[in-house]
Amino acid sequence: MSSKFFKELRAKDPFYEHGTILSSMASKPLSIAVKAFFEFLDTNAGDLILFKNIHRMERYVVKKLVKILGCINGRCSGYIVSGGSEANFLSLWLLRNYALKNRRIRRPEIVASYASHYSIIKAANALGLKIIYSRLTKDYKTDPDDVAEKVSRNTIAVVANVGSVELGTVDSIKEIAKVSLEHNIPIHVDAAFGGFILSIMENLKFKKFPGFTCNGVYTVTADPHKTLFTPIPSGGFFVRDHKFLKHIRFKAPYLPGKTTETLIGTRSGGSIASIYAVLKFVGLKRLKKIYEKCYETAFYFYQKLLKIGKFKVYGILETPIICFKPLTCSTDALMKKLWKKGWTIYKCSIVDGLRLVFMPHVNRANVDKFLSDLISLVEH
Ligand code: 0PR
Repeated sequence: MSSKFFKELRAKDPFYEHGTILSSMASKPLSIAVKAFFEFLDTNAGDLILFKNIHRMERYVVKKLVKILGCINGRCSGYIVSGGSEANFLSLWLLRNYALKNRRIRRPEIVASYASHYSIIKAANALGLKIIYSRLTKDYKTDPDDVAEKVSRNTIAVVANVGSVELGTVDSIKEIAKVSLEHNIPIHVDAAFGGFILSIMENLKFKKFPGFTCNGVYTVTADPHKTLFTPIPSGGFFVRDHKFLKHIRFKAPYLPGKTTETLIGTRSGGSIASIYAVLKFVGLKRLKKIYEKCYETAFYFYQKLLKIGKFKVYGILETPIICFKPLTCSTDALMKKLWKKGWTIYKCSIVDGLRLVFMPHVNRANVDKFLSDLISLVEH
């Protein structure tokens, strides 16, 4: 089979670099990450005896990533998993087992907001956790006062968002931690999108994500295949202390490694190698520059929308995601027309609006083209 065959097959779907994909948290992976991925394509991180070097690389990248996420005592740990859904699942699984072991709980519950990603709902369903929904503030963030009302002796975790999937909002982790520490309840932070961005941007004017510096934070999801620009699949599951991993440790008796602490057995060594490549050869300074560009483009779009005066923009710009609603026509009608013009844009569900994710492939030129289509559509 010729490579032309596959090239043509691939070309039936859009490419990020065309700039028309506006609602995706994934982007074109960095070339060094692709090279490393390709080189380690046949390696299995689930076999740490066969692929000792991948095992060492995973320990290296996890150590670096937890440091980025605020771990200062060297006790944090974790794994590179398939994505945010798996990392959220592992986190809630661990926190449920930890609570069941240490407290008398009859019906385990989590407190989460309507801004949570659906993977939290799936994990709760699989793990037999009742979801108690907490209110959102007028800025669409988890309301810490309401969390205080909703936690009970059955709560095994409070779920917070850093870069919520629809609006990109960032919960006040410190305020939520005040509540959770008072009741001795761990926080799981779904920072699949915002974790690395906000941690790496910390010296700039953007709000810092306190991550593991905050005592109440036990587990964090932060995904390399979203914001470290590595190939899919690449999710990050991180814990504040390696000792907690025993709550999801199972025997793998026939393997020389003897135990496993992930959901999946066979894991991509290529994913680990690609993160290694980004950390070693791209570095935080260049990542910061990429994020700055994403914010700049998002801010440019945000200001243009306000200036046009025909849109409601939800929330403030905390991570490079903007959700807006047309004031002169229905959101559905506008979305359909935008699709007809070749734009891939999705709706929000918690508010009436369309959602744009400013990944590196969404540049100023694409935004200008999009704005011109948008203006023509709301005016006619
Ligand atoms: N948590 C948050 C906050 C997320 O935004 C996502 C995915 C997840 C968890 C789950 O991560 P995985 O998809 O890696 O399991 N957010 C994106 C979304 O649902 C995923 C995505 C990316 C969807 C690119 C479409 C797309 O083209 O929008």
